[in-house]
Amino acid sequence: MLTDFNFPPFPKDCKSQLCKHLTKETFEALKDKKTKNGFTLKEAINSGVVNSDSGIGVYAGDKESYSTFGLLFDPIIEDYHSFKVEDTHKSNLNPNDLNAPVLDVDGEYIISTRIRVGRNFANLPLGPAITKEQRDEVQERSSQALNSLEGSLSGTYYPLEGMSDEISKSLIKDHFLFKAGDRFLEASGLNREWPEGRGIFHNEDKTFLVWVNEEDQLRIISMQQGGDIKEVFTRLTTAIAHLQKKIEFSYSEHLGYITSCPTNLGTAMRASVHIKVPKLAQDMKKFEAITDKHHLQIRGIHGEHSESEGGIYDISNKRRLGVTEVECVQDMYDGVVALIQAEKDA
Ligand code: ADP
Ligand code: CIR
Repeated sequence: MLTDFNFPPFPKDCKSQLCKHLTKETFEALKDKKTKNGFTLKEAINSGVVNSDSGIGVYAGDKESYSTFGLLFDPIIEDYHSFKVEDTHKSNLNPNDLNAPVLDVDGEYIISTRIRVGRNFANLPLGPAITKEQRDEVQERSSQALNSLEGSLSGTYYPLEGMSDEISKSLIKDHFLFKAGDRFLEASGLNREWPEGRGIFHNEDKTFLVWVNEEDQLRIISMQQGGDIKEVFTRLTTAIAHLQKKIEFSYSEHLGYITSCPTNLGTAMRASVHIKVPKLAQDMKKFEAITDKHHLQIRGIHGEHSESEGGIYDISNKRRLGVTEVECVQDMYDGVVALIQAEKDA
């Protein structure tokens, strides 16, 4: 079949994984392929083509995208996660296996702790390829499952549609709610019909929250002030255990939990603290030597693509695939211990 879709032009200084791994041969082999949901290579790479400053630049439209476009996704996954096609993923959500005594009891360094996982419904397309009707179905089935939670996890589902600007702004400012999708998500198709079908569930204390139909269909979040990382993990795993009795999540032996962005595959977990280390931040080389050693990522305090304020950073695990959930949290915990020590020594 002839197509008018040509090899995309990338600027010379482009550093994305897409630009690195999309060879002309790969492009030719994949350009006319489609998954059963009709998702194409053009859609998978659009975010990285439109945004040449992407770090990755690709999104999956469904679980099948990872095999149909494997010639492109496999090397990106191997490069980002150091995880080969023959490797298998393993999960461990048992908080008893985590060695994490409460940190920073005087509250000098750790402002808050947050752990989230991404989850998507088995047998439905992912956000970039989902139809409006399917997205509405996800919202309906998710809010039903969430409304069945009991005790300290019980709460209310708030659709984004109809939420006042004042409330959504204040939820975003306080780190509870997602922002409107950025240009990366826009170009991936994840913002279609925004804000329809999107929403947030939270308990009264806002220590347990679930985002519906953002980058993944569910982002299940446990968070609280201070540094009791084990308590945050335990709350999260209790909630996940309940939700997976109601919803079958998309999972593969090879790639673990299936997510729209390949960086989230595997555990789909980001465990983070907001930590105040102003002295250490004067020496970013030293700071980064510690975060690199413990496989951690540094973000600004308003999330991805934001800046630090007042020496406060968002520090989270970088590894997600080929390591268990317990290992992800342990990476973060051990790194935070080292960062606090370095701040004391600085
Ligand atoms: P995600 O972690 O869901 O991939 P972001 O990096 O955009 O996405 O973060 C989402 C929100 O969570 C942002 O408002 C961010 O500031 C907030 N956040 C992340 N980690 C923490 C934390 N440890 N304490 C409080 N808020 C946090
Ligand atoms: C990008 O390619 O830069 C965006 N699509 C976001 C990638 C995921 N985030 C990350 O690696 N931290």
